[in-house]
Parts: sequence; structure tokens; C-alpha cells
Amino acid sequence: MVQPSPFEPGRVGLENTIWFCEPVALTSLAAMVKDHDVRILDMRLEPEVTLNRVLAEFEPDLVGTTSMTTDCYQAKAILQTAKDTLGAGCFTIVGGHHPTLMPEDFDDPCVDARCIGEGEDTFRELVEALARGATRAELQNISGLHLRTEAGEYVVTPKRTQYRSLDDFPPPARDLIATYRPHYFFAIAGPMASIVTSRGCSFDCNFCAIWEFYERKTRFMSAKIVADRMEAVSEKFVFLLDDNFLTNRRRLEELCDEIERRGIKKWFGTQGRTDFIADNPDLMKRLRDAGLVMVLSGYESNDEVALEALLKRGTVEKNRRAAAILRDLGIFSTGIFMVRQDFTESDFDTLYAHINELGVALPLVAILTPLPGTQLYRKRRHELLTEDRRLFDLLHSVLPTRLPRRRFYERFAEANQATWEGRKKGNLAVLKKRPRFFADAILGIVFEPIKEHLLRKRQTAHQRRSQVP
Ligand code: B12
Ligand code: SF4
Repeated sequence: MVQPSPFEPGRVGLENTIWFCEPVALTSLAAMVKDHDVRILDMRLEPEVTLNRVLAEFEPDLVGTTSMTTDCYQAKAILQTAKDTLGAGCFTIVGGHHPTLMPEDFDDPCVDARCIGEGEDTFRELVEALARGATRAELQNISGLHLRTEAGEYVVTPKRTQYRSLDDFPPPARDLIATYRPHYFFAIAGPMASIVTSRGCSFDCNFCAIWEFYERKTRFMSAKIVADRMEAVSEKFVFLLDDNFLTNRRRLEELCDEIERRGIKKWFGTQGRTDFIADNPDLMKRLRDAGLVMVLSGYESNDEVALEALLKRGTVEKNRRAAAILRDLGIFSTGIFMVRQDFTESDFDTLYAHINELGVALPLVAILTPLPGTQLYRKRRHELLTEDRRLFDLLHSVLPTRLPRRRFYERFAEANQATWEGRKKGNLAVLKKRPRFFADAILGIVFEPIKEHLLRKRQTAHQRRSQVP
């Protein structure tokens, strides 16, 4: 199983600046086929040559990869390398958001199968069938797949329903990424474990395909299992990756109960909506006491009309209240704000002034992007300037801009500097209220590399000793 690397020389993205997390799709899938010999390669942490080397040494019968829109070409390159190295007999499969929402981008002789939607059961059935020596025709009995035929077309198998309780899935096979784990981080916090505790979202913002991917259903892991998973990771920092963790008040209260009762001492961050924060200050305080230290939220805009146009169903007033509540509680607010293509000079000024006024600790200014699979994409596809998937990273404008393009990017590039005042306000508030978090983060930055170095030394010595006849 291979996690593609989006890194090209000079490329800046979330992974090499702010947020770099475990390949949870791959560890979740690997956990479903424990009886088989599985390896995970995180190519974001490996030199390019590792892929060829490991493929040649390990000779897997199947190579799988995952893909967001931006990883599309790299994912295909991985499967092409697998075919080149191991021949046509090696079964190749891709899954994830992009192949599910835009499968035609993976019409390619190097792609034997595309997994559509949730992958656990589809992958397990596929691996078991291949291990039994099933023919290509027999594989068509497995739901949730597009299977390439000799003629180069894809047969669509019956839809895979997303019904299983998240409590029933086994814990992700994090043992397969043991050597990578010291490297995952968020901002200054690391090493950081990643846990997904719900799937789906009950909102329907038009720039987001989460609700479409999960078919308008949201499933939650029970608070007890979430606490079990948090307890089981050795990392002090945990990112609960849910797209909308702050919902379902009862589950959050139960989670606080579990954390308190078991005495779990972890710092955790997550993603959640500002309206929930604004409407539930008491619960936010409880979560803070349970270890919540960061919430990433889509503030999106300083303008009610724009929020409405995005079908965000939030308000600027709630954004303001949420930012203030988080600051008062000493919780980092990471806020996504959108720059739109119709922005004038004064729109940039107003947005940056608004971010400063909010005092969000880590504002992430992004460019409105119609991601494949979204309502926005369907509406504005005809206006796209490019179909190059690498540019759908929210840092490029794939739609025409009102300002001259160069000027638009100049103003966009000012975002960091122009929002310094707000960041200072947001960070100082947390620094004052949660000094222990900073102390733990600094300890992680200073001591983890030393710990890892010693561990590697010990492992090498052990390997050497065990090689002595
Ligand atoms: C963590 C995360 C990241 C991480 C890295 C993700 C990673 N893979 O390592 C970081 C922070 C770096 C990141 C960056 C970005 N992200 Co992001 N991210 C996420 C997030 C929150 C969780 C991903 C995750 O682990 N999910 C849990 C696993 C279990 O779910 P899964 O990946 O869907 O996998 C399941 C199935 O898809 C399937 N499957 C997946 N892969 C495979 C492979 C095989 C072989 C099989 C059989 C099945 C299969 O089976 C899995 C188990 O059911 C998702 C939201 C989400 N709900 O997934 C957004 C999400 C993937 N990101 C998204 C986006 C837009 C981005 C950015 C472009 C923009 C941004 N957010 O700033 C950047 C792009 C970076 C770049 N390279 O340029 C979008 C992608 C939409 C799309 N069309 O691709 C998502 C869906 C969020 C959203 N609201 O729309 N992201
Ligand atoms: S942007 Fe957030 S709130 Fe809106 S649908 Fe996506 S996950 Fe839900």
C-alpha cells in the first residue's frame, strides 16, 4: 500500500508546513487483511527510489494507492511503476476521494481497479478473492469496484453500501507505519497520532464533497471506542481527523466523561464548525479541560452574502463569537478563509482586516476552488482555466480572476504578513492559558529527534548482532 507524495521541487503545501498526518486510509485497509503480508510505504517520507527497491524486493501480488484530487498523477505513477517493475500480473488498485468522485481520471492501463467510496469491505473481499485465485470475471461479484477489462473498459460492480458501524472496524494497523510515526505533526505539536472517529457531515456546503462521498449520512464511533483509541496511542498529541467532529453533543459529553474517568492525558486537535462553538461554550470548556487544544474551522468569509452563496449555513456573527470563545478558553483556532476570484483590492483589505479583528491563531487563507465532485464544480466547470489536478490545491486559482492574475496572486501572497496582528493575538491568548502545551510541544521538538536517533542506533546494532552467525 503506497501513500503518494505530492512533493515536487519547491512545492509548498500543508504537508511540509502545517499539517502532516498518518496515511489513515492505508492503515485502515491494511487492518482488514491482517492474515496477509502487507507493507505500507509513505512516499512523503521516502526517497523516490524506495518504491522501486521495495517493489523489487517484496514482490507484492497487489499494489494499492490512495488519491485526493491533487495526488492524481502521482497515484497513477505509483501504479505504473508497479506494473513496470512486477509485470501485468501484479494487481493494481486506487481508492479515495478523487477516484470515487472522478473515476474517469483513472482510466489507464496501469489501473486494474478503482475502489468507489468506503474501502474496508471492498478491499478485504478483493484481497481474499485474489488469494483464492479468482478470475477477473469472478471479481465482478465484489461490490464497490470499477474493474478494467481486456478491452480497456471498466465494469462497474454493484454499489457498496456504507452501513457498518465505525465501532465494528478494527483499529488501523499503525504498527505498519511505526518507523514513520515520529514524523507526523500539526504546527508545533508532534509526534502526532491521527484518529478518525466519524465519517460524513450533515451539512451540504457547495464547495465540499464530504457529504456526497458519504451519501448524506454521518456515522459516529462511540465515545467509548474513541477513548480506547486515544488511550492506545503512545503519542502525546492526537489529531481527530473528522471533518466535523463538533456535532452530536451527547457523544462529546460522553467522550469528556470517558477521558475524565480514565484520566487520559493527551492534547488533541480536531475540525469543527464555528456555529457549534458559538452555540456550545459550556461544552467547549469541558472539551478544553479534557485536552482539546486546537480546532480547525472553515470561517470562509467576512461577508454574509458570500457565506450564503457557499451554502455554509453559518454567520459572520457566529464566526466572531467562536473566535472569541476559543481565545478565552486558550484553544488554538485554525481558520480557513477563502479568497474568491471576484475579489477587488478592497475585498482583500477587508478580509485581512477581518482576520486580524477575529484574532485567529492560525489563519489559512485559501483560494475558492471547485473541487471535482462538488456542486460548485458542476456549476462552474465550463469556466475552468485548467484541468491540471495538481493545481486544485486551493493555492492556485483555477477560475479566472477579476483582478489581473499577477495582482491577484500578489495580494493573496500577502496573507501571512497581513494577518500577523490577529495571529499574535490568538497565539498569545493560548500561550498565556496553556503554557504546559507549549512546554510539551517544545519537548517534542527537542527530544523526539534524539529519541528517534537513539532508537535507530539500537535497531541497527540489534540487526547487526542478529546477522552474526
Ligand atoms: C488528513 C487530510 C489531509 C492531510 C493528508 C491526507 C493524507 N491522505 O495523508 C493533509 C492535511 C496534508 C491534507 C491536505 C489537503 N487536503 Co485533505 N483531508 C484530510 C482529511 C481530513 C482526512 C483524510 C483521511 O485520513 N481520511 C480517513 C480515511 C479512512 O478516509 P479516506 O481517505 O476517504 O479512505 C477511505 C476510502 O476513501 C477508501 N480508500 C482510500 N484510499 C484507498 C485506497 C485503496 C487501495 C482502496 C481499496 C480504498 C481506498 O477506503 C478508505 C477507508 O474506507 C480528508 C477528509 C476525509 N473525510 O477524508 C481531507 C480531504 C481528503 N482533503 C481535501 C483537500 C481538498 C485537501 C487540500 C487540497 C486542501 C486543503 N485541505 O487545504 C490539501 C491538498 C494537499 C496537497 N497535496 O496538495 C479534500 C479532498 C477532496 C478531493 N476531491 O480530493 C478532503 C476530502 C476534505 C474535504 N472537505 O473535501 N488533507
Ligand atoms: S465544509 Fe465542513 S461543514 Fe461544510 S459540508 Fe464540508 S465538512 Fe461539512
